Amino acid sequence: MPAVHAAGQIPDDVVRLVAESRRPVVLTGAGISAESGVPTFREVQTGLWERFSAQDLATPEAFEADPALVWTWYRWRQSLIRAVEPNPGHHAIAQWQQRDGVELTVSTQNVDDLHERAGAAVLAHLHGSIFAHRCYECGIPAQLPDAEYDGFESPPEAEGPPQCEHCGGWIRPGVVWFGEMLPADAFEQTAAAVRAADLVLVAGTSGIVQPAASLPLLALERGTPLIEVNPEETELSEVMDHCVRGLSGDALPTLVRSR
Ligand code: BJW
Ligand code: ZN
Repeated sequence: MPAVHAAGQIPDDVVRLVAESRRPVVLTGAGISAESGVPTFREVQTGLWERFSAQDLATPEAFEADPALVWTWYRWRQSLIRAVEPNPGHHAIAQWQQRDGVELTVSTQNVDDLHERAGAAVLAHLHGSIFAHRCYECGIPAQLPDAEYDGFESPPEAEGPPQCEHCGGWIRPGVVWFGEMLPADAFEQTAAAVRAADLVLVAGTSGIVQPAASLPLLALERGTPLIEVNPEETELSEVMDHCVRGLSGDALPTLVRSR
C-alpha cells in the first residue's frame, strides 16, 4: 500500500528521494495540462462536443463515420492548446531536468507541446502530437496552416478535413487512436528509460489506457521507487510507494525544490 500525502504536506524523506535521484523518469498524462486549461479525457465536454465522450471521438471508426466532426474536434483542440501556457507543474519538471548531475527522462501520453514550451526535452509522445498531420490513406505527412478557431469557444459547426495532395485521402491528426499502435520506438525507449531509472514519478494520468499504463510496472518489478501525483486515486495508486494527492501545479514545485 502506498503512503498517501497531501500536496502541502510532503514529508522530507519523499523530497529527499527526489533530490537524490540521478536518473529519474517522469511519466505524464492529461492531468498535468489541466491547470493550463486543457480538458482531460474523462471530463464531460461542452458545446458542439457535449454529446460525445473523448473516448468516442479518438478512434479510427469515429473518423471514418464522421470525418468532419472528428477533424473539427482536433482543430479546435489545437487552437485551445495554442492559446494556453505551461503551468508550474510543467516548469518544475523542466527545471528539474536542467539540474546538474540529473539525467531526467520525460515521456508523456499528452499530444500537446506544453512540456516543450516550458523548456523540457521530451523523449517520447506515446500518443503522438496533435500538431502533426498525415494522410489517413497513404500516411504521407501534410503541412497545414494553424486552425483559426477560437480556442475557448466551440465552433458552431463541423468542417471536413482537407484532402491529401498525393492520393486524395482525408488528412488526419498525428495522434494515436484506440486500436492503433503507438509510434515506433516511443514505448520501447520509454520502457528502457524506466528500467534504467532510480525513481519513477507518474503525474496526471488515470492509468486506464494501455500500454502506457503498464510502464510504471517495469519499475515495480525492479523495486525502483514510484511516486504518483494526482488529486484522485488511480488504477496505478496501489503499486506506488508514495501518492501525493494534489494538483501537479502545486505538488511538483514542492517535490522538486532543491534542498
Ligand atoms: C490531475 C489534475 C491536476 C486532473 N494535476 N492530476 C489491455 C487491456 C485492455 C485494453 C487494452 C489493452 N491493450 C490495449 C488496449 C486497448 C486500448 C486501451 O487501453 N483501452 C482502455 C480504455 C482499456 N489501447 C489502445 O488501443 C492503444 N493501442 C494499442 O494498444 O495498440 C496495440 C493494439 C492494437 C490493436 C488492437 C489491440 C492492441 C492506443 C491507445 C491510444 C490512446 N489515445 C488517446 C487519444 C489520443 C489523441 C487525442 O488526444 O485525442 O490518448 S485516448 C486518451 O487517453 C489520450 C490520453 O493520452 C490517454 C490517457 O489518458 P490520461 O492522460 O490518463 O488522462 P485521463 O483523462 O484519463 O486522466 C486524467 C488524470 O489526471 C485523472 O487521474 C485526474 O485525476 C488527473 N488530474 N487534474 C494532476 N491538476
Ligand atoms: Zn494520401
